[in-house]
Amino acid sequence: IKIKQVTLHHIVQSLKTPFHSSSGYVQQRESILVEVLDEQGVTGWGEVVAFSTPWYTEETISTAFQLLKDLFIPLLLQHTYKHPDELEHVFSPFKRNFMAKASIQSALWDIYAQKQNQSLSAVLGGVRKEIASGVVIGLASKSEMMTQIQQYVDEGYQRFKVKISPQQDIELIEEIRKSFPDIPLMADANSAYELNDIDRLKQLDKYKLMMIEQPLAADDIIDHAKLQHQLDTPICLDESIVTCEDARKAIELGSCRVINIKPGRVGGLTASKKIHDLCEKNNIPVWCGGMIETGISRAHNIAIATLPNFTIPGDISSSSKYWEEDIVEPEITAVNGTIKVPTNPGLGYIVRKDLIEKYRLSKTVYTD
Ligand code: OSB
Ligand code: MG
Repeated sequence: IKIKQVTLHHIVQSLKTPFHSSSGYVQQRESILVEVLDEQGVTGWGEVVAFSTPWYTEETISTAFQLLKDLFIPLLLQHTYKHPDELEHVFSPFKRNFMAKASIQSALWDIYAQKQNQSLSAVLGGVRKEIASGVVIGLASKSEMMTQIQQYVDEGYQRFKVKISPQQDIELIEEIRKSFPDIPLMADANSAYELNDIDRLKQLDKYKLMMIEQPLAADDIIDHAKLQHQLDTPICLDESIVTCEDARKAIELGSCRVINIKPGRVGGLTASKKIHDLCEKNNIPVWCGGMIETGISRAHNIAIATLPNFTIPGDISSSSKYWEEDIVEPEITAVNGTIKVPTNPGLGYIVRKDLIEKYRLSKTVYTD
């Protein structure tokens, strides 16, 4: 594969309703869509899933844009590739900035799969024809959250994740369990607690939560290990797992019993697969997280979630949960809590350039 041209589409879309977590909220969702064209005219798509401000990771849309322009796109254009894995090596001299790196790598995976005439799922080693779909309920008033859960239960979602914070946790879970005693339920704290809060967190043990996601600091695995040793509820790490080495160390320390893999957070599908394989060897189930993203990332997420150790329904829900109109077709929809995995080559969805234009703030083209 030799890349001829890269186009960055900077877009912004309004969410149907603002999304709140303990550490930040999103209403206007900026994204950078990465369109990569190879010498033979094959186009691949990727997306920068960083947010506008550094509330979830230190990367932002602007830092990613800058590095793509000054560093990662020029590097991409310098080499030829037999396989997208080779990009890891090209980018590895440069630290972190995984969301920027992932956006390019994802597009290269799309091109690679098309050239093999296979679906993204197939080239990644996927084993599922459909994936189980979970949904996330953002922080809101207790009654609003209850209403949303009811709606998502009715829609057939297979797993329910509620955002919690020290201001709204035990009473919320208590109330949910009263109305929904048996739903597959988990809570995501987005780092809102400290080890000092251990007694409070232990109170959650009686609600049969599937797991509690990232209760402690975003860069911690030590305190999480201490907490996990005293907690019955499995801990799932999200923010803390940025590299495969992070995952190895967290597993070794016993910092978690589950890992959330987001391709953007870890630098792309190659790293996602590596972390998946490591977790599989260590009996740590994984699931695919979400970043309130467009259909382009959703398509990548669906593909990675077909790997065998993605045994827990992830945060991949219908596009219509966030968007009036998504930029891919057919629209990505969970029916009875499952999403069909496309079988056509590459991403398996058609990217709607008319809609990209509609939401576009700027377009920048780079050629070799
Ligand atoms: O912590 O998993 C998270 C959204 C933005 C940033 C971080 C997280 C989330 C979500 C929602 O939980 C994921 C989604 O529905 O796309
Ligand atoms: Mg999370």
